Amino acid sequence: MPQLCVGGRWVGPANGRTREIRCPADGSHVVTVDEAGRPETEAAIAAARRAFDEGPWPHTPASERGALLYRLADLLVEHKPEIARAESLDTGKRLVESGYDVDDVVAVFRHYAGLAGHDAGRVVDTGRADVVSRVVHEPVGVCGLITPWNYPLLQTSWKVAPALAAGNTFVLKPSELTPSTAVVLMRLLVEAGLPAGVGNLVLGAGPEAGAPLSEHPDVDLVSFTGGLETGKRVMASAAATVKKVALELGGKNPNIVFADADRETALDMALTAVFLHSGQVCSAGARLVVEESIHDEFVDELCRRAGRIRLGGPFDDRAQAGPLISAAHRDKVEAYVAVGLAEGATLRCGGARPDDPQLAQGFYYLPTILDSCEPSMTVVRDESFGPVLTVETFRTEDEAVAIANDSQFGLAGAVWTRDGGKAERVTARLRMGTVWINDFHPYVAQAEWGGYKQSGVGRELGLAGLDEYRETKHVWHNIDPTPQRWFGDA
Ligand code: TXE
Repeated sequence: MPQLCVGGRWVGPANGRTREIRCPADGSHVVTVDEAGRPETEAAIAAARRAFDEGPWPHTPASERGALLYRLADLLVEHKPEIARAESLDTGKRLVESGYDVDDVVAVFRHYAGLAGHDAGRVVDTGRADVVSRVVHEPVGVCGLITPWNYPLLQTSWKVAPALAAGNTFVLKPSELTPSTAVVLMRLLVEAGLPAGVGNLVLGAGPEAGAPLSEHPDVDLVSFTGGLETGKRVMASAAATVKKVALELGGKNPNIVFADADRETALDMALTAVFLHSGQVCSAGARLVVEESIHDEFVDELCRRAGRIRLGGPFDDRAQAGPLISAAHRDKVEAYVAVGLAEGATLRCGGARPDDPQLAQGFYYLPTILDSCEPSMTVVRDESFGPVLTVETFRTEDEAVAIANDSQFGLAGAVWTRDGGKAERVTARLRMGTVWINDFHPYVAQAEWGGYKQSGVGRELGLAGLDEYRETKHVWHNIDPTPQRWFGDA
């Protein structure tokens, strides 16, 4: 069955091109999918444009849009095992983690289902009897949604759910590395009753299938999650037609540990912060910023625990972390470690591929800790997006804040201390979209997610997440039009 969805029809590419998806855990063949190019994406944009301009979706009552999203959430629950399996095969992540991801996806769709009818607008008191003035929210139009490979369905839900809740139409282009769950999502959207053309799916490479979404004049909004350099390209090309732009471009997130922190929890969570999903998390705590007086003991113990993390494939019940997404990505992570060592970092553990022959066909890399790092080092500044922790030390609260903020990114960070006042003081000074105090990673659909600085533009989730997908219009209705006579009598 063809896997591109354009205007309500499942189609293949005109030139018959396909792509083989292989599991990063062992290189096994997962699925062969259709590969769209520019013509297919342009056809999908035209379908989304028609569905928006001719309706009825943008004018469908908000309660009906919400009801569709609730139906979709129920279908996702019903199909959870199949979806989790597909996500694990594409990404190589542990099946249990894919299951958590599906739970999160369901929560996101239910959250936006509830928001669909939220805040229809307000009446403005002009103080005049001859005018009715109101502010209303309307959908933006056609949304180009471009998603990455680390949390394929979850990142997609963060875009599709608010886009639909607000009454938009969309063209979705998932990462070419992880297309499977996007196909399932489209099938379930159709089953839930989404009208033809409201949701369109193209699979394929960024420059061919993705780029038209930021270039084409018929797209009103482009929402992109991915790497910094691609994000800059998307933003620059979207500028030509002044599209609304939402970007989530990752981070290099500091995990600040003061000497008075709860040692055991801080240690445990420092590992989770950076090694969860082998570091392929936009909010990964890849910079440990630790108080000098506890540095030696804390880092020794971290290295001991990192060395015990068991690597393995999605269906290995004893595995604690999986492979990297591709050979090219592992090459990139290795290159960052090499640069870090050349710049003066000390290798404390990892720094190599595992020698277990059972892992030889996958793109595994050992949990790695680089000590004696400085904020100016490339391995500290850039997002390696792998299982690589850099360690920097500080002596004072001011120094901790200065080191943590010394970054082009500002997505997330954490502060560990038992001193509530210190936690709040530091939090207030961190230039990041999310700050955890004595925790790392949790997020809820009800709270905004987004980055300061080069981590992004706009907000996902929460109430503001819906606003990213709405235009706001002030309607001034003069209900007693009479001549103003600015220039005297006619
Ligand atoms: O991302 P790309 P890549 C970071 C991470 C990683 C780096 C590169 O540091 O090492 O990005 O990863 C589509 N026009 N993150 O190369 O290229 C592409 O097809 C339109 C952080 O995989 O940014 C895919 O669908 N689209 C991040 C999506 O962009 C284009 C998660 C992301 O791919 C395009 C993933 C173009 N010209 C990687 N070129 C996070 N924020 O969580 C590519 N794409």
